[in-house]
Amino acid sequence: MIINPDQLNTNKNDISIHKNQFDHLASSLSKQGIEVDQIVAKLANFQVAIPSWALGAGGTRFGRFSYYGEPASLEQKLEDIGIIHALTKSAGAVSLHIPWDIPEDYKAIKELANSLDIKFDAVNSNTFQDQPNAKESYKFGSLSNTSKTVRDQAIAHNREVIDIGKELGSKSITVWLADGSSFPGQNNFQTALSHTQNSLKEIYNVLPDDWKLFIEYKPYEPYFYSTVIQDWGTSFLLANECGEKAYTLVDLGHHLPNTNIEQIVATLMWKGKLGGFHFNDSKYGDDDITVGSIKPYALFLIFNELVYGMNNNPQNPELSWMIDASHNLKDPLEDLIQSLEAIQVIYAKALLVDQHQLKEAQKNNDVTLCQEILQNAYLTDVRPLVKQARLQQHGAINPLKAYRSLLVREQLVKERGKHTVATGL
Ligand code: AOS
Ligand code: ZN
Ligand code: ZN
Repeated sequence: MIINPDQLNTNKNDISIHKNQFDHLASSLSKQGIEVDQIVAKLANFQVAIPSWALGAGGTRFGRFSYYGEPASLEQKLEDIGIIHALTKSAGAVSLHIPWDIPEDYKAIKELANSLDIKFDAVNSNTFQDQPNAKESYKFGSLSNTSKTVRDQAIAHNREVIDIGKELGSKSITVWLADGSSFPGQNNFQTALSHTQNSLKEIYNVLPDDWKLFIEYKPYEPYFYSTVIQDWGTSFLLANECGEKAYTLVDLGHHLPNTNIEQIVATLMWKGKLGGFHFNDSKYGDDDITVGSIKPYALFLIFNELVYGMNNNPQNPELSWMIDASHNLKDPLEDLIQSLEAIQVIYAKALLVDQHQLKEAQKNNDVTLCQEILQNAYLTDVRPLVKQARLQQHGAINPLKAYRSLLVREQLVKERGKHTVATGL
């Protein structure tokens, strides 16, 4: 199923209300000296990759309830992203997971992606599961394993993932290392870290010059006592050890409760070492639920630092943005549309922060004013700006409404059948 702009009938009904709301907001923001056109242009440029594993239903360790009409092939996954992108104009990239989504025909996949205006963002390796016919097992770790033979297999896999990415035009690889231990004494921390460092260096050594290596961290899970790359500091030191093309990747769900994520973002950008970002939201752990559904203000504070960093830290490269979510209850495509909307809305709010005024207030230690500046931006209803950015690119004013009115899921079920299953977690 492919959506063309002329199918967006909902826009015809929504346009006059939108125009009123946009004009009203634009005129009020302009009076405050805000360049509305620039904000809308920034929103239009902001593209977030969709991971190839997030288009089917996600599961928990207690079970998985599949969703009807799931994409059964990589081609169908790209079609799904094409649908979301046609509606939201903000999902113009895919992040592939290897080996779940190895293309069979590279040329055809690239042509399909191109026709849907989708780029290939970071490729992701998988050494957290044993693959059928694998010689060695990752039960006791991969890049950190005590056995060199196992480590070599994991290094070879990551190198193969880079080769696949090269064929597709990706420019980065994300390593999320599940390695860790579930019981005190099981691992020698220093040995595990040193093995990991050496393994990452071997992967880094074959990285093309114009590529980046993203090192993701996570405090626990799948193991419960320790994780080898447990926090940003460990990721940062490994990235530094590898070299200038290696960066830390922040996943919002990979922090212990109440961690000040915005401060981590600021520190990494100041050092030019924040490379990638995984969006999701959580209440307890790595819940991977819809962006902005639980802690939108925390996300705003994070975006405020991201915007500051993008304006003030030329030493930090452009970031790779991705939604890392899992959909246990909702239609995955609806959930992704909601996440994209939340990201755009919060980004727009952060763009409203008067950085100059905030700096002055900080200099004067005017704590009250500092808070006011942030709250004023956060409490502004910026949805008309986000809608305007979509409309300018011939997307849907209200993507979720358009998705439902076009009966997308019903159509997908008709085309694919009810009980198809997507590869993924
Ligand atoms: C795992 O918790 C991480 O968030 C990964 O980024 C990702 O979900 C995984 O690599 C999926 O394969
Ligand atoms: Zn992640
Ligand atoms: Zn995660």
